[in-house]
Amino acid sequence: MTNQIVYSDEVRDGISLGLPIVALESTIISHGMPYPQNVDTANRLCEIIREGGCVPAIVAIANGKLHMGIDDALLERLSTEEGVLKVSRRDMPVALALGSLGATTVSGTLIAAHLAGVKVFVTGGIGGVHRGAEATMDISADLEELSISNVTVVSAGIKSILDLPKTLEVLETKGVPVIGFKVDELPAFYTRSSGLKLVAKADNASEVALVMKSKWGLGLNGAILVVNPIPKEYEAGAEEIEKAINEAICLASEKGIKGKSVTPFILSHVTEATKGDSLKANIALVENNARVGAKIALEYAKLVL
Ligand code: PSU
Ligand code: MN
Repeated sequence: MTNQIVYSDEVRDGISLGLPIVALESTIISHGMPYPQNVDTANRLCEIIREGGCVPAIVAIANGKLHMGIDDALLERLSTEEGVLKVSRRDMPVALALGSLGATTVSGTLIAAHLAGVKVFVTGGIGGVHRGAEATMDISADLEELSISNVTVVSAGIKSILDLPKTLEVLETKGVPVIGFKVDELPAFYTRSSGLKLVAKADNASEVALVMKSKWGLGLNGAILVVNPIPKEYEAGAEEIEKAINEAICLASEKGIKGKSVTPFILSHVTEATKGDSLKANIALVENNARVGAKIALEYAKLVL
């Protein structure tokens, strides 16, 4: 079973030294950002996590193995190759069995983190209920995975390409606490606010760690979603971005884009339409999440020692 997972040297050493591991997804690298910003961002995130006293583990699939931590050569392939598979739970057994090169989504990364006992995972934004899902049934596999994986996911909230209120409803149904990091409103990825009030707020990383201990201590399986708003100075251009999102959603439906291609299509359209403004914001917020994720991982490690 577990011989399908391989650990990088850095991650293996980290585990044996008892250092907290922080997982990172690879779909953001292969499908969420253009080259070379994707590879630079991945390296920067790893650096931030190391500076925070933890060990970074980018999750990806190659040569029939689920990788917990990748080397520079694999990072380069994920950043540059055409046709990297976008891997959620559905795709994982196929990608592993057939030896595909695969980038893991939030759901794929959660599976790896859960299997490896990694408690914190840093990303940009999670998938959720798409606008118009009442007709298309397009609901990200991320939500299902959040309901069963014992991992804390640090995100900048939920991007407004999605239906935010419906996504919060499903998270409630699935028993996933959504915790505002120093805020009591759901951030909307490019902007700090969405107008949607949250029921939980943490003032610091140790409060998040206490919630983790409480949830899993009770035997309640599933994730905790921390929503950490984008830093104020990068919040610019919200209106322009919203306009680009609306255009992209229309364009996607005109072009008949469906299934797992929808999210990457919208993201790349928005990046182009905003001439890179959205990309700069995306990089800033995920770096900010890495800083918070490392703090949470350290606090949790102290609690469960
Ligand atoms: N949301 C973002 N940026 C992303 C994604 C979501 O703001 O890069 C990626 C993540 O990997 C997420 C996936 O898990 O898209 C969700 O895809 P889908 O909607 O097909 O489930
Ligand atoms: Mn989908």
